[in-house]
Amino acid sequence: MQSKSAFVAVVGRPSSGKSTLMNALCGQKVSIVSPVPQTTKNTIRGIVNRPEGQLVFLDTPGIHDSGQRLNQRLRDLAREALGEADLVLYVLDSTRAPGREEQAIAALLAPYAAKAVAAVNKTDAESADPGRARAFLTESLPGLEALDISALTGTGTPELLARLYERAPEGPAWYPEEYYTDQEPVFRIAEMVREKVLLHTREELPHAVYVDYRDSGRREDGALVYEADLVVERESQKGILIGAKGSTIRRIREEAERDLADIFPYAVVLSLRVRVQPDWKKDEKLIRKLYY
Ligand SMILES: Nc1nc2c(ncn2[C@@H]2O[C@H](COP(=O)(O)OP(=O)(O)OP(=O)(O)O)[C@@H](O)[C@H]2O)c(=O)[nH]1
Ligand SMILES: [Mg+2]
Repeated sequence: MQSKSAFVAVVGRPSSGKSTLMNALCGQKVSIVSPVPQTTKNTIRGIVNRPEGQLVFLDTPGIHDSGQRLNQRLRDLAREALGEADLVLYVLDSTRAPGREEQAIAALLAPYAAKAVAAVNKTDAESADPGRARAFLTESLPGLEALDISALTGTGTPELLARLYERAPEGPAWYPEEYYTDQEPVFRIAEMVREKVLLHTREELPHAVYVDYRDSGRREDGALVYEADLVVERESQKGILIGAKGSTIRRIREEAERDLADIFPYAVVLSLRVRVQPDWKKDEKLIRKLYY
């Protein structure tokens, strides 16, 4: 029997739970998660290997309805993934009313409806209204298969994965079986640091920080020492990131090191500095380098 093989683009609004869902399906923390919309800034690949074949998930940045250059770039990434993919997994947040932004996404997805499945997510939440999300789907993408899930608790995710396997075409595996992501260690470390920056500075510094990798090397005891600058746009943001007596940046470092210990078979020791680079977000070349 031939093996199943599919690229599955995971798309939806910012914060709908795409990365949480991909991590649940892969059984690993492949993609970072935070309550801040537009946490994901690159197309992150998560790979599921089973006897019946391989699914490669493409976790994309949330599609946000805005004309800003950065948002356009992120939207382009989602669009590219839609074109490339064999299947599309459309994630909806059942706790939020589907408004104009959701309609724009449904319109973007319409040409791909034949290869799409919808996941009505966050059904565990008190404010969840899956019926409202399903009514929206019936109206805007009639005939689309939809499953109720909670990416957070795992309810419905095995059934969703089984359906994706059923709908996957036959073909070759694109990655070795032991892979669950194709990300380089230095990228995963930078992402983990970025997740902790988002978690600890979300009110004050939404998306004002990028992680500028400097160097890494092995210590004699086998630990990986990773050096990076946390780059902010203004002098005033530096103090927020560092915190009173260095408390914020210390928490960022300690929590990232702790989570990285679950991912890598060696210790990761972080050496983080804060640097100001005025208006880095307006640097088109840098944005292209960071969000590819
Ligand atoms: N209650 C509940 N919360 C969830 C669920 N799935 C995700 N969340 C939360 O929703 C927030 C956003 O989750 P992410 O997985 O980062 O969402 P995303 O769609 O990847 O967001 P972007 O990368 O910003 O587009 C986080 O606080 C998650 O913990 C769920 O099934 N139930
Ligand atoms: Mg995400």
